[in-house]
Amino acid sequence: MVIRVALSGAAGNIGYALLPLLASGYVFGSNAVELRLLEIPQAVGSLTGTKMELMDCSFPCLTDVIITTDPLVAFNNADVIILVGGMPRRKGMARKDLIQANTKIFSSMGQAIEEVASSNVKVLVVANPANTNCLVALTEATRIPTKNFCALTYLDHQRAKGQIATRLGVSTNSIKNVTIWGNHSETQYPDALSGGYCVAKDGTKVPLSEMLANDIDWATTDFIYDVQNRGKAVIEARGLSSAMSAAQATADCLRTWLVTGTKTGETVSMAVYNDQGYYGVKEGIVFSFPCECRNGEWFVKEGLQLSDFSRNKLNITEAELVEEMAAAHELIGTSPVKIRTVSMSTCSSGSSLATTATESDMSVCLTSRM
Ligand code: NAX
Repeated sequence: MVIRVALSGAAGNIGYALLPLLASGYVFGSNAVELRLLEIPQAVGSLTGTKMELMDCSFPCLTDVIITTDPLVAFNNADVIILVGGMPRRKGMARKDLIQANTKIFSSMGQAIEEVASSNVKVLVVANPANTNCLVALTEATRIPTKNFCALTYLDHQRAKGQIATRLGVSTNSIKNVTIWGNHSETQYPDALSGGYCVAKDGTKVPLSEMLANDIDWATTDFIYDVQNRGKAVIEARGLSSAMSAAQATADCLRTWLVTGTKTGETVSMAVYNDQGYYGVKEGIVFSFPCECRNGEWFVKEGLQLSDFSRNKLNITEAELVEEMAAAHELIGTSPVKIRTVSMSTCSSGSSLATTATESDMSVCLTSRM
């Protein structure tokens, strides 16, 4: 069984850092992987060099590398599609113009997914504006369950963990269940306090609301600002946008979602289609929530108690996403966007990616479920 993985924007910075993680088995374990690299014509030359490098790495699981400028070729029967390619924000470009330029791209990506992808394809959108690009793609791909899409806020999640760990002088991995709520933008709400905890050396779970009780000002001001603006800080320091960390987060998001699942009681942040009005958030937008993953599916963790402060932050990021949806709607028509009301099961028919193993024995399989 070969897992067919399509990656758009493969010649870009994130693409270059992500390809070894996809080809080496980091994400898909020992399963055979075929890579379809989608790019615009101007980038095909450099992608040819990347293909040579992939061959020279001699990855045991990599069966083939296909370069194409045609989404119908890249997505044909694809099991996993990672959408990293898009129109970057240029100096002086208004956010609305960025949304409209990308709406055109993601509308055609969604149409190609609709036409040729596996009915159980899983789609992860990385390119910005990630939530709304994801919404546009899933709106066009009506044949594919909305549960098979998500947009990347895993990087923001990791950034939040890193900031808290540094503040508390503990290891990043001991910080659990922080949440990025809302948009992958500066309105996102990085939330340490609603469900976050730290695993102490003796295994005790200590709520972050206790550990940060004397540092609430930081947790509700600088922490939030620093996570929201971490991408900018990286650009200022490096002269280039986040690539290594974005690629790692993309790989970890896929691995958690499709292969290992989350550990019992743990959540990760994923921007998913809100067809249930989770936490009172408007239906029909792609919104980042705390999610558990099992059997190749995500589930929004419900029941976290939100303070008035948190509720206000959710409202701000929700309002931005509603605006983005309206801007996208001007281009793709129907009112207000063709809202997808049914989040069909990922496992209804055909072949699907399913988790078969624990983290220590990682393997993905393509199972037939008739
Ligand atoms: P690059 O500009 O290095 O690469 C983008 C690649 O996409 C280019 O090679 C370009 O030729 C290609 N491309 C453009 N239009 C395309 C199309 N229609 N079909 C196929 N390929 C196309 O950007 P990079 O640094 O790799 O970032 C990629 C995207 O990720 C950007 O939109 C960026 O804003 C976004 N990010 C999202 C993050 C997230 O957490 N969701 C974090 C990192 C990053 O900022």
